[in-house]
Amino acid sequence: METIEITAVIFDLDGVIADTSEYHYLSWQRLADEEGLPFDRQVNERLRGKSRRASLDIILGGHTVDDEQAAAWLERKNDYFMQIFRDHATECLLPGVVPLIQELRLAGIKVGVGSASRNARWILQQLGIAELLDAIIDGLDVEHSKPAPDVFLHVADQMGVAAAHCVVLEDAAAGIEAALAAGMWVIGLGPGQRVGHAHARFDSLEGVTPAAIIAALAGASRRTPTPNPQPPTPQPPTPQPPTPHAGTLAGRWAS
Ligand code: B16
Ligand code: MG
Repeated sequence: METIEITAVIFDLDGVIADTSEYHYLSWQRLADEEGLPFDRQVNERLRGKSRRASLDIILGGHTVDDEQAAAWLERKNDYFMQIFRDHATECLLPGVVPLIQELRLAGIKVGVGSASRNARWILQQLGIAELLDAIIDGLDVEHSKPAPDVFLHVADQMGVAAAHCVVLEDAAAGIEAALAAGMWVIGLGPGQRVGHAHARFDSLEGVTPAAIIAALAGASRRTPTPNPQPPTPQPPTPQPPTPHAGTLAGRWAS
């Protein structure tokens, strides 16, 4: 018998907690139109889970711009994004997210967020769920963005949980690669052609319970997480609030 023991769940933000991809698309499209850069929804799909600068490089498709120009474009694109988000914040909280976080917390499972977005803390505050989380690591905290494992390793580190006891919920191919490289369990959210390399897959988090997560991992794969190949970049220690009780979600299946 093999056992899956999960003591922490790490949520990606964009596409998992908040449906912001359309807002990112509209913001990039506006910048691209203004600057005469070729851009469409197909290119936008390749930006999912990628950092702000990596996204611009994909849009430029091999063309280069100097750092000053790139920084100005990225700031303008982010201003467009923040304007749209402010007007539509409450509409983009995805169904099932808050009930799942609440159930996990009741079970004593730690809950964190690992996002490539440099806006992650601001978005979580705007959505009113930042205080439900034990740790938030975002694009400002790590040098190497997804698909590097750093963002998820730092979340686990802040929560004091071993990578093998974490499950990541991700909508992007790059994020799934990051979670696998971190040696964590990962559930993909979305179509199989995008997230089929995860251990298991849901269409969305609507109606998903902690028990369903364990059942999906146990039922969908007998692969065990690979050992973490790279240690995270050293970070200053973060004071940890005491945890009243620690919980474990456990599942077993015959090997
Ligand atoms: P920002 P995630 C990612 O967030 C998005 O998936 C990606 O599409 C976006 O380009 C990236 O954040 C950067 O966002 O411009 O806000 O820094 O999915 O890792 O939560
Ligand atoms: Mg995402």
